[in-house]
Amino acid sequence: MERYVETKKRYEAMGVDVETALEKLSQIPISIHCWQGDDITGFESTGEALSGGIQATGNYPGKARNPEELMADFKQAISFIPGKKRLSLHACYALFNGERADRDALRPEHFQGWVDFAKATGIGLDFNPTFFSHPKVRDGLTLSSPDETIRQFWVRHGIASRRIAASFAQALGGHAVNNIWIPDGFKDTPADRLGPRLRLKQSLDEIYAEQLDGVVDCVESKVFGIGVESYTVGSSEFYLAYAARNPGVYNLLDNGHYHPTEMVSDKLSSLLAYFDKIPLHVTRSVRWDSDHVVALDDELKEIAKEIVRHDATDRVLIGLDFFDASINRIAAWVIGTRNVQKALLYAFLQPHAEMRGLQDRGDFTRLLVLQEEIKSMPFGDIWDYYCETQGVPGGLEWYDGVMAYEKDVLLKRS
Ligand code: RNT
Ligand code: ZN
Repeated sequence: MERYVETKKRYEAMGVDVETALEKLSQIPISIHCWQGDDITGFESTGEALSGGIQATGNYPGKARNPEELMADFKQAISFIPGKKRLSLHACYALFNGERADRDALRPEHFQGWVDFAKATGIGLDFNPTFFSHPKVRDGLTLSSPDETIRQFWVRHGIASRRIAASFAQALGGHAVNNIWIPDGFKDTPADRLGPRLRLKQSLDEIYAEQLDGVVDCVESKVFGIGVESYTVGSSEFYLAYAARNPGVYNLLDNGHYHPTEMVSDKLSSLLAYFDKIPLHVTRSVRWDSDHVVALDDELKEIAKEIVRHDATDRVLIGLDFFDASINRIAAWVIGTRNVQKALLYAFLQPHAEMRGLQDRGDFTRLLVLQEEIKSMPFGDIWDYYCETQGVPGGLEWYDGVMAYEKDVLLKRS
């Protein structure tokens, strides 16, 4: 508390309103992805391996094997995470009581257990149709398949998913994101790049034909995946143009999905100029779209600054997308989510109006001086205080809790 009071004074001397910052931070929901808890395995038990050019590498013990374990693990994780939380589900996490339904026949009732969980836990829900790890991915294609039976199957999955997302919004209030990411692409040089894209366009038109309340429809582009190196149907240009032409459909930015020198932090303002919402998948790519646990690195801070200084905390829907199977999965959730919140706090604790003024007046010397000075301000003191006020440990104590859970629960799973 003493440190907080001291540090707060220093920030206030810089023209930063710390209390308002903390209040705003506590209101920003982070949509935490369920799939860090079990390496994107899901509950379909079809024996299908993870496909689509994404990989969760590692073999750390204790991964959740069923809905009860995944829910219990997620509850553990969020007990160490301050602020507002949402849970982002994938269609392959449907809960079947007896009779199973294939992806194209999924219904809201298959997610009732998750709605009950969300209500009991006080969180919102988001949704992702699962267009991978399934026998109907034919020659690596789903919504862009030239095989009409295959394409129609996945269109039905897209339609079913939107209805599930709508049911979340209806049951829990507010909105529910429904994010379409498909793995479609080719390993080697295609003979036809346009055909698959026109079929994807048609599929999206069919999926979005139904008017549904509360659903925030998103499309997620990508540059390449493992085994899909030469061509991705759902490229950045494709989806950006689709979203621009189809009001109500939003272009989701995953910061692992661009060429390495392209920065999502630089893309946000371009989209803010045209769209009322920007959904995000915050991840960390190491040399490729590796989906490492989100670290508090420069790009994360830059993304947070873009959200905060343009007052876009209501317009940017922050979701996470990483999966590391080589470390304790609950710790992974806690580290990644808290880092996003830390980056947002770091961004709030800056005199943005003054710095904008320096830029506009061309005083780039003073601007750089300030930008660099901010880096060594003790923002951790404010973070610790914030965590305390939110009823979660500020420093490393959460780690002891995760290790106790590992010993008592995770290591007992075979
Ligand atoms: C894949 C995309 C996609 C997935 C999740 C599991 O590159 O980022 O969002 O990671 O849907
Ligand atoms: Zn993603």
